[in-house]
Amino acid sequence: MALTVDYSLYLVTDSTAAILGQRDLCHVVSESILGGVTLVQYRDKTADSGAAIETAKKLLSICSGHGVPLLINDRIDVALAIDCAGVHIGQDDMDVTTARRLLGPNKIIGVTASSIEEADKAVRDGADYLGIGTVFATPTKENTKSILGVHGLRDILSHLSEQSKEHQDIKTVCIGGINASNLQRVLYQSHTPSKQLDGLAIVSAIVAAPDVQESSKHLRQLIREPPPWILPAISTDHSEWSKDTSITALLDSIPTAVQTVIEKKPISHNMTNFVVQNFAANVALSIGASPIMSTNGHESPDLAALRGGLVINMGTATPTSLENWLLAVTAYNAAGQPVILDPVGCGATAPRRATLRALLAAGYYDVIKGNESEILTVARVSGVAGVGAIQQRGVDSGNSGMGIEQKAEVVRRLAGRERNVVVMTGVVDVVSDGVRSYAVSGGHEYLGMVTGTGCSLGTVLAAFLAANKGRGDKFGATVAGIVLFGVAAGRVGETHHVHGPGTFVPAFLDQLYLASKDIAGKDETWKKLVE
Ligand code: 3NM
Ligand code: MG
Repeated sequence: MALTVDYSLYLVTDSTAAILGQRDLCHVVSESILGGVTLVQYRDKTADSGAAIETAKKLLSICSGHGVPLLINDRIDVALAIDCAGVHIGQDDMDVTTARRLLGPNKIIGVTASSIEEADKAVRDGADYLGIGTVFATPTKENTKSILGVHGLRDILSHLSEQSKEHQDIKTVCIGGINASNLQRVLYQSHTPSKQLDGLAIVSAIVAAPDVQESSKHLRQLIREPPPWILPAISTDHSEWSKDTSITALLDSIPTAVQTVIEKKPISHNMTNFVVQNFAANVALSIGASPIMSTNGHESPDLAALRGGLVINMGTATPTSLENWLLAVTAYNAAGQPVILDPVGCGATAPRRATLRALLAAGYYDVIKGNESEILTVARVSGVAGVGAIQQRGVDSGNSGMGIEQKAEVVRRLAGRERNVVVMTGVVDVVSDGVRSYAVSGGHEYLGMVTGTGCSLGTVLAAFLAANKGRGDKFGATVAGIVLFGVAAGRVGETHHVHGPGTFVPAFLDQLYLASKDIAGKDETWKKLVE
């Protein structure tokens, strides 16, 4: 029997000047173990056998002293010489079958896998664990084969979970650019219902850290904690959910969600396009929120500390927009404050598609909101399987191309993949958290004739998610924001002084203001809009 290993915080060493610098490797490893590292791999691509064995012996004595297993990268000879727990081998190293014959059945053999094919082969060859990577591009290892992103990583885990018991049972870690700022998102978004990572393999975020022990301790704590954006009532297990009871509970929670915005006056931080700045700010004020229209990413850590919500709206992007958005999403993710992504026109041009890809790779978005074509583009970029097929099936079903069922399917799959809430706006808005999906009607024909109305729904959602964070239902808060928006627009039709899109605008602001008070109070006529 190979020994049982805790893979959770897996240190991979590096002895190069760029990472280790002048520090002593043994000291670094010993500090990292004191900080919480659970498994160590000695990786040195240049040392001669004599020097490698000498260092490996010292590391083995440190690791054994703390009950932490030591693996050797690539060098089966070194592992045999010092009789440590096992090896990690890359695709260009010795094949697994030969390594197993040399090492025997009880040693750990880990294998690097960058694709489903490599993962399958490693399982068939009898590997004990997979090192899946490269997750993010990293200066630590150049010429890596492919950057998987969190989505590629998830695809491999999901594939393994659907194969034989050997595939399902193999341990997995991921590697490449993992650090304190992305580790929780990697664990959260790569999670599939039946297969999750057993750990994270890390080089520079430990070895090159100013304080190795502190840094390891921090990483270990982040691995143990749920990510800050998870709201208490959102369970990772939706099996208890039943449609009948939930829609009632959902509808019943809406007045409080609206009232909470009025009471808390949350900040709605808009990094939005210059066409809608003024209108979006007025929409925020009308529902009782407090708008900040800052496009300077360097302000984001301070703004996130004010416990508001952020909306990143991709319209009218400039060449410097992306860097500011990345600063902002990083700051809000770190603070656990909600981020809404409005991928305006994301399929229209190559730079926008590239920007969307970069945004999805860099951060977690609590809500992604867009129209039909935008959400379809996001679903494709995110790698949702079968988007084309779903779209195809929808061609018969109406003017917009897709029927409500098809829309709901895309929205549900995307939300399940991103582990967030997705809203597809249209005559009827479709919203899902990956399990529950609802259609929300309401609205007004002039909404489509006035600029900024779609964008300012993002403004509303940032406020709703921020204010209701403590109440624990991201999905309910999103539906509440959509309902308020639709009710207000619908009520404009009942006012007599609206003659066209121009007079619609002030009437809509009035109705946002009035409807939010009414919904928070006794009015329940809006309930028929959700199904
Ligand atoms: N293997 P850092 S990436 C050793 O993709 C190694 O197989 C990789 O270093 C792979 O944690 C990598 O500093 C380096 O990004 C990871
Ligand atoms: Mg190798």
